[in-house]
Amino acid sequence: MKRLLWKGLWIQVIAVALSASPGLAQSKTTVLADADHRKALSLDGDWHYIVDPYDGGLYNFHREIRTDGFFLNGAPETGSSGLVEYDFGKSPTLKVPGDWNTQHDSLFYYEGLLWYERDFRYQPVAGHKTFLHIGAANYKSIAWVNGQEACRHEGGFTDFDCDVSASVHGGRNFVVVAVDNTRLADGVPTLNTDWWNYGGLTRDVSLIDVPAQYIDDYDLHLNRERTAIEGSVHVEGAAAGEEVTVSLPELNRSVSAKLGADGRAAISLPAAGVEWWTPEHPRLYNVRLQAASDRLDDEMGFRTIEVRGTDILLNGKPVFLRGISIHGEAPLRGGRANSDQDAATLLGWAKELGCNYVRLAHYPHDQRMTRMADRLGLMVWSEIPVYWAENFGDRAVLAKAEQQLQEEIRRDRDKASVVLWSIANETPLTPERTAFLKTLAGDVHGLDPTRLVTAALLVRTEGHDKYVDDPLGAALDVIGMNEYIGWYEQLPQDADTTVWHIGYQKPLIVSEFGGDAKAGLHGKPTQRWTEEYQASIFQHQLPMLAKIPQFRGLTPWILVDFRSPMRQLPGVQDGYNRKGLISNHGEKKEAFFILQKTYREWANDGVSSVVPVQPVTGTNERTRAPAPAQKKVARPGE
Ligand code: GCB
Repeated sequence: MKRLLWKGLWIQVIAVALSASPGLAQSKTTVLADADHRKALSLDGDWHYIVDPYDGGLYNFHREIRTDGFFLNGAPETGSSGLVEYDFGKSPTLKVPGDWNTQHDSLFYYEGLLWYERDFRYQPVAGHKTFLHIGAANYKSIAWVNGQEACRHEGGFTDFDCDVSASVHGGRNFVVVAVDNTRLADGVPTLNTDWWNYGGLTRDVSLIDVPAQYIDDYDLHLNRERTAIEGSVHVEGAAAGEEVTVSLPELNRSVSAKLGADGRAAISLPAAGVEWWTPEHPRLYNVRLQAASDRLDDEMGFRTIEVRGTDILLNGKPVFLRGISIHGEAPLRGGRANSDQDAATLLGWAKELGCNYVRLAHYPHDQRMTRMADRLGLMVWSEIPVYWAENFGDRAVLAKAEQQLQEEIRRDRDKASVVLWSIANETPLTPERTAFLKTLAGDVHGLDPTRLVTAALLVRTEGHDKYVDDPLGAALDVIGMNEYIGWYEQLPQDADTTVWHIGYQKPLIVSEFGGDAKAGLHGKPTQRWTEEYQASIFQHQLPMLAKIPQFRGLTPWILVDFRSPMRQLPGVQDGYNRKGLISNHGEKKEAFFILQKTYREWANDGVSSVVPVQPVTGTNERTRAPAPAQKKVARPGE
């Protein structure tokens, strides 16, 4: 069914029928590395759309695939050629990029199939290839150019590129994309999530022109010893023995290497004089790649990230990750985040909070976020939407998760900011799930051994004792853990007497904690939904966490209130998860300032100096090793 080829070849996408029909064969897509720096014709703007809740544009009345479906972009006025019961030209328009839910009231709750169409003028370059680049289409999509099917894709948060060279021609062309956001039990994510199921072409769409031999994938990183920039470049369509050159023009340094039979060349470039990327000094270099007539420029930072005992080391030095969780939802205007302005607002607030790190929950975000994190000096936890109760026993679901993981890593492995790949969030403890996730952890280590693998685990509670002993932890480099003392369980002050038992001598990142507050609602710290109650959670949580010996970072839940169909309380939630430190209208809540103050202190002094060092009460249940004494976590650059 599906082959994952780790090293730069085509991604064979599993069979994707838009609806339940098994009749549509599989199709291939790829991910062009550094696509956002390629020469492209933007197809953003107004697209005609047709809402098709019964899939009538795709199937006939006996549910067979139509040969004369909407993808032909038929013209009703020609009459004699047959009955045409649709007309894109006379249909309304939607903005691309953009979710459909927030563009028309009638589409707010829509889940199903929707057809997009737009015309474009194009002049293909002789001998070149043309790719249709789709930044994200939630959740399944099929694309046709001039009536010919180009590709199918499943997964709503990853970029993909399909080769449309055979269907584009000079002059006027049209592209039709059918997008279906029906939630599926065997989808990734599955049926229920605590976020809005925004449908549509939610990110940029463009046509990318590449020469016949083109660089489709590369992996360039600082080696562990920090002596060389190493990795490889893959050139599609090139013969063994052909040359690839990688250069850093600012340092006047370059290296050439020959392609092997697999189309890949190993690269090693001395790193002397390269300034390491850090949050305080997020130095990026222009990196130029050249192969035959293809030339690609990227902007890259160089750093190492590794684990030593319970420490996370950035460029060999212990680092503490002061973070915040962020959803891919546009601040203020709402809907999916997909613009430079969205990224600047979200990451600007994270910087204002004092962060050196963000968790991009719960799926790969728009590439602008990781590009901007590179520039702003924010380390990133990047995640695939393996969320809650997936069908872990189903191999097809595993294949979908692996595909998304591969697409995410391939797009973002040129970003110094990304330090952690997260494979799951709050998944139930069953043997099938653990086997599934261990496979994903192995995939990450195979695909990208230069970064760390993590997952947000659940906690086991016995009275005031809390245990992090999920067997998946054995396969992770960094333990992520979500807990909601004071919100889903107990009271905020119960944090003061909680005893933590972390079953692993590995770095621990507290990937979520928090509680809802309606901005502007004030009351006693004991009164739920008030800013004071939320603040009280933070006041009790932060000292508690700082006492955990393995504590090396945190991303409280969450930066901004976000839409969720699970959150129904009138007058308070009104369809929003209110755990934001900032409301969806941009109002900062009290907890924002508490966390900001704490982060300022921690940034200046290290974690332990702001929290009285107490005897460590937690024991390591798994190994029974003595808990290490609380120590100062060095500031980056110290
Ligand atoms: C969680 C989930 C997150 C939810 C959050 C909440 O544990 O990981 O997606 O939004 O809790 O608010 O309940």
